[in-house]
Amino acid sequence: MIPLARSWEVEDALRGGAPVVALESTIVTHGLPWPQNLETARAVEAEVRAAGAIPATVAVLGGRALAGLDDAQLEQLARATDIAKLSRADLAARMALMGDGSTTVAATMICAKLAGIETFATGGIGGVHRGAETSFDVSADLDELAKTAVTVVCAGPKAILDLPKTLEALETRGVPVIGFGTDALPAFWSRESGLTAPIRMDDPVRIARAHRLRAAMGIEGGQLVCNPIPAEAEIPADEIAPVIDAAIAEAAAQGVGGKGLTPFLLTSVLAATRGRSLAANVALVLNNARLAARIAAALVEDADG
Ligand code: PSU
Ligand code: MN
Repeated sequence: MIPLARSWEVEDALRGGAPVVALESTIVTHGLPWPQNLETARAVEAEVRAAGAIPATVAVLGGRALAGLDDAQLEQLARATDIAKLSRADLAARMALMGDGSTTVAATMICAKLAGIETFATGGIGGVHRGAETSFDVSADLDELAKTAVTVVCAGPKAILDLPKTLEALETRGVPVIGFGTDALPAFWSRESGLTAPIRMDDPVRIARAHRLRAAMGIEGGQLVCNPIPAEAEIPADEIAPVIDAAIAEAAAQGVGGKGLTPFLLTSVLAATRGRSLAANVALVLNNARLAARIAAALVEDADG
């Protein structure tokens, strides 16, 4: 038996061949503050629906992996103050312990694949941290993209990471990095990072075709679609850079590392920029939800491979 429960709505949609978009929950528990985390989680689900797809937020509750949460479950996660952040390493162990946890990009991909969902929308992915040459801190998200056939829509890796190293690591792992409608690699709050996106596509149908062709060619793993933040919500790279540098220095001073590092940096940048980065974060996640719904619809159309 598959150790994952799909909500009735997600089950129905998948059986009927309707488009479904997976959503992660670490952004709810560790990425955004209460109550904006709940408001955003609800708004993202609504955006997926408005774009004609069914949302499937993924999390572990009471030892059960779930694809598709009801509003009470979403609120439970959003209010949780000390909940485990689950990646590939922790997912099954947490379930065996009958615990709760939110899922990162890596763990959400695993659950999405298991549930039969091929498209996933998030804000930012994990990557190679600055100083990784000594800390070895490389997110499990990158290996998951290399292994698990889910197309992930993000707004580009955050500039809290080492972006050139993150791109190299993705290339080594055979993960296609697709700039949507842009030649530039977007960097989350900023539409441009100074780096070029390795691949450009302007049409969700092409992204779906590439997903199908990878499978048909026997190439395992997923795709990373980098969708630039809407211009009106963007924070230019030179404005956000000093804030990021200060957050990284503070993490080093406090000895923060491991699983705690990404949440620490996200929280520090959010606190330092107040409403602005929060508004940017919400705008880009909604934008990614819309694009993911279009890709999911194109994948349904392109079902034969
Ligand atoms: N980067 C962001 N926003 C996020 C995350 C990363 O810009 O919310 C979250 C995602 O859940 C991602 C996880 O999968 O952090 C990566 O954590 P780590 O670096 O510990 O693998
Ligand atoms: Mn890490």
